[in-house]
Amino acid sequence: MGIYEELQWRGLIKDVSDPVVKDKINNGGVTFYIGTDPTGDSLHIGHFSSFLICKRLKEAGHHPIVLVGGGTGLIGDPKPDSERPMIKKETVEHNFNCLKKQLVNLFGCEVVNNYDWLKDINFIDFLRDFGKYFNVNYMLNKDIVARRLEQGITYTEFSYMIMQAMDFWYLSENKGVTMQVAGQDQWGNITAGIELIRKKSGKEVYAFTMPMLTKSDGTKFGKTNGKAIWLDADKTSPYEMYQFFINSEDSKVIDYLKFLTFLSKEEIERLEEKNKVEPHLREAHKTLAHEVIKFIHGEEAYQNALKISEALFSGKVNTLNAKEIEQAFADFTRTKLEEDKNIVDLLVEIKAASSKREGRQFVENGAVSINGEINKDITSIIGKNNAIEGKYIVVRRGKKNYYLIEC
Ligand code: 383
Repeated sequence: MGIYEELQWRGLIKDVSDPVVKDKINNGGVTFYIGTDPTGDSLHIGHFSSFLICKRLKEAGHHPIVLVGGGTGLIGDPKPDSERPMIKKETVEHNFNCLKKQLVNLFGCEVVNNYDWLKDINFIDFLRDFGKYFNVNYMLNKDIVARRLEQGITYTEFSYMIMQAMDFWYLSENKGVTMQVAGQDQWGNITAGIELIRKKSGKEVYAFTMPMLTKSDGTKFGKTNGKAIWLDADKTSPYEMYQFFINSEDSKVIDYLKFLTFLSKEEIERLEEKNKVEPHLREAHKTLAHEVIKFIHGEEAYQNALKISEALFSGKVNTLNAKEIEQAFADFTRTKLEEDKNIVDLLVEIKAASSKREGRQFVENGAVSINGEINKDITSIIGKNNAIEGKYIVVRRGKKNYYLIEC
């Protein structure tokens, strides 16, 4: 199986600009690029799935270049539904630096900034040297523009495809780039570039796109409760990421393993079989979480996420330190404890019980634990002395209800 066939097997090939792409990919030696705009200060899991192609193709003997759009980020790639708010120049610059760092750390790739070549082109030269190659009808027919026509699109966003085409042209002239790779949403911008290069330099360049990862209902993969899964550990902790992958849909977990890991066909097929025969073991899900978190945050962060999740499952939260508790309960409302309190009063205050009577029942029935220890004494006093590292008290009622108290 050649690398192209492997990519196909992984479900990573959507559109191909020319049938010859298959041989080019299988033969190696292609300098290709993939871009991202610095619209935020971190990449998310959707970007991650696309940028993994850099490592896959590098290992197959190709040369990847990553473009972070310090220039295009100032303009904004049109979205199908609405105009983007303009981002401040300082913010774009800050985001650029954050993304560059992440990309270098993760993939060790050469990173270029299109601001470097786009910033000095003056308007007259732009219209003469580039605008002249773009027929407005052609631009209006691009899917993304057509979808925006009814509601409106500014001249600024309308021009975006020309900028991305200019990049492809610039990189083909100056960096030996002959191929662009991206998610399928970029097809219009990419083909604009292929056409520009053909007309301007008479050169043939190539491209392929990758499908968007989806959930079984067809919606975008990569969000939980409307929140994106970020690669920055301060935005999405490794524990949260662990939860996200562990809870992947059973019908999709194998697709995700193909897309997001480097495990071999044999290994993934073994997991597929396991997933069918012993689904309760969730080996495919665990492997997915392990592989992805190890790649992004390292083995230690993965082990830590696993430890937190096991502590929450078993209730033994006293094995966790304050930092781990912060990760585990990032999404929980915290109650600040100003003074020592009777356990029953405390349950009412944090809304773990609706009345003192109910609170007493919970305690006496052994349903309440404080930092992992069942406490059946309705007269006990809870306070700073109980807190883990003097900071947090974790109350658990029943199997699943956790409450975080900050001292
Ligand atoms: C800018 C200038 C170029 C080439 C590419 C660009 C960025 C491109 C874009 N990409 C997306 C982004 O920035 O908007 N116009 O968020 C996403 N990509 C990758 C992939 C994806 C795309 O960064 O499909 C998902 O991650 O292509 O939506 O010269």
